[in-house]
Amino acid sequence: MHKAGFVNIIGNPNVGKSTLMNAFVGEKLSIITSKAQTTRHRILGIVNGDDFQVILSDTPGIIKPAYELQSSMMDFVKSAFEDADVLLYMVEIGEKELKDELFFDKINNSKVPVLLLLNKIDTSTQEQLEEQVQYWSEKAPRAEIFPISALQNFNVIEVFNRIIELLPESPAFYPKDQLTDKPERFFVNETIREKILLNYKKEIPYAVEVETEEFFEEDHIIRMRSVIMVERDTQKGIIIGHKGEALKRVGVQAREDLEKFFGKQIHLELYVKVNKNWRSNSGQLKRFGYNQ
Ligand code: GDP
Ligand code: K
Ligand code: MG
Repeated sequence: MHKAGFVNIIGNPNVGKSTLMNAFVGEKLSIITSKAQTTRHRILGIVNGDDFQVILSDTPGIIKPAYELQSSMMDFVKSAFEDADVLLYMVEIGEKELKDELFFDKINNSKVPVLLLLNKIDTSTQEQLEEQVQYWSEKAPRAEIFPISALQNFNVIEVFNRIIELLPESPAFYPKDQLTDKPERFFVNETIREKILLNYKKEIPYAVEVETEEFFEEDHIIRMRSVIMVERDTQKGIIIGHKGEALKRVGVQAREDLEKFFGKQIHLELYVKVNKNWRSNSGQLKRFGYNQ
């Protein structure tokens, strides 16, 4: 018997969704940082076994739409209820205030099985853990609760085994040797964006989009050129930095990760372009793959 299906991971920003997905997939497919809104796209990670295929999507966090980009992220979150065979709702230890009661009603009334993952238990005491398990079992009576540490790989395999049990009998949806449905350029873009998130303060990373314009693979080297788009000239100056040093640092860090990921030498050319209002222009959003 072969099982296959779709598993959506949802939860507030920074609870550890991407960390969990990467623990499942075993590859650094989804970028992980300590900042919220790192994951803007819906990413598929695929875990294959002889008799199963689990297709995971790591959705953006549950946030209130404040401008257009956030509102198209919310569409992903809403659709997470519609196309999943199993829903993973992740909260972190200490997180109690429900930001959206309506959302919780939806979880409790959903026909899809829900596993409530109480993450980051490596940071909690036994008492705190017991108290939180109690709290969530009252709040989400339909969900099965799993205390986990995505970072330290604690109870992750138990969650995975439960997912397999819950999946329907089905042939594979994707070829078994395929790890993800995203093109290689997507990883280049996301890797660069991760380094921007790590290297600049405050609003800069959120004003940035990255597009990889060239990707040529040769025998021993991959040559790529990517553009970092910002909204204002001042932001361009900050990204580049004094004598170009800030941008150079981003390039070096991104290249290190990309060489590990692709297993080849990388030549990465980075440049910065001002593209006003990419964030609020929905035509631009479509071009970058949101609203799809
Ligand atoms: P996402 O926004 O929900 O995708 O969260 P990320 O996976 O990007 O993780 C946000 C931050 O939480 C990162 O700094 C992770 O290293 C950290 N984190 C994730 N899981 C755990 C965990 O189990 N324990 C601890 N202590 N930190 C974690
Ligand atoms: K994050
Ligand atoms: Mg994430």
